[in-house]
Amino acid sequence: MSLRVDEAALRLWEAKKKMCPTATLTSENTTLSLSDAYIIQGKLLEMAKDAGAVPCGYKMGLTSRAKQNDVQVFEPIHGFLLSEMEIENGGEVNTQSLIHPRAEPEIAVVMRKSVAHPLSHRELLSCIEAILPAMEILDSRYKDFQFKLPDVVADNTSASGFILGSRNWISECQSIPFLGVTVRKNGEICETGCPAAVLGNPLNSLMALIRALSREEIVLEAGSVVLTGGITASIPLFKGDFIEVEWPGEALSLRAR
Ligand code: OOG
Ligand code: MG
Repeated sequence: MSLRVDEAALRLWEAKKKMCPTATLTSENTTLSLSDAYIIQGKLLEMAKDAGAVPCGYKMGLTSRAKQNDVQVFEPIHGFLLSEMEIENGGEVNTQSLIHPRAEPEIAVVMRKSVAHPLSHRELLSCIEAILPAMEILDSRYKDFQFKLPDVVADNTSASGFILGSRNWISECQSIPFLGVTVRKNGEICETGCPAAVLGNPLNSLMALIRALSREEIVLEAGSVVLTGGITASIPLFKGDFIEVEWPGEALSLRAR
C-alpha cells in the first residue's frame, strides 16, 4: 500500500497529539524515499506553524557512532526545533504527555549571523554567538522507538525538547571536542563521552547542516539554535527519573514526572 505524503504527515501529527505510537511509514511504503521523508517533515513544520508554533532552529541527528548504533540508522539527518520545545535547566517533562521519552547530551550552537552557504571553520566561528552544553529530549512517534532512515526523518528526527546551558565555550572552542560529559540517571552514571564523538567536532556537524540547508536554499538565520547531535546513546526516561548531564563548569538536569 502506498502512503501519500500528506496522509503520512497527518498520521504522525495525530500520533503525537494522541500520544499513541504508530507503525513505521516504511512498513507500509517500502519505497518511501529520503526526499519524500524530508517533504513529510516539512509538512509537519507547516502544520506546527499553522497551529501557532515558532521555529527557533535546527537539530542534527545520528552524527556519532554511539547514536547510530543506538537506533541502527547509520546516516546523519536533520530536523527543526520550535521555541515551545525549550525547557529550562532543572525543569521537568511530563511523561504522561509523551510516548516514550529519552534524553541525550549534546553541544548546541547559537548563531550570531545568518549563514546561507558553506564557510571555512574560521569564517564559521565569526558567525557563532555561543557554543553551549545541552540536553535533548527525544520522543519517537513509532512503536518501540524503532524505525528506518526515512521514518525518523519524516518524524522530525524524534525531536521533542531541549535544555540549553549558559556556559559559553566560544572562546575555548579548540578544547570542545575533548571536554568530558557524564550522564547520570537517578544518581548512577549510565553514559560518559566527549564531543569528539560527533563527527570529530560538533562544528563539523554544524557545517554539515549548513551544507544540507544551502542545497535546499534555506538560510540558517541569526539567532537560530542548532543541536549538533547526541554524543552518547540516549537514556530512556520514566516517571520519577532524574537525569543529570555534567560538563566541566556546568551541570544540566531534568526531572521526569
Ligand atoms: C533519532 C534522532 C537522533 C541525535 O542526536 O542523534 C538524534 C533518534 O535517536 O530517535 O537526535
Ligand atoms: Mg539528538
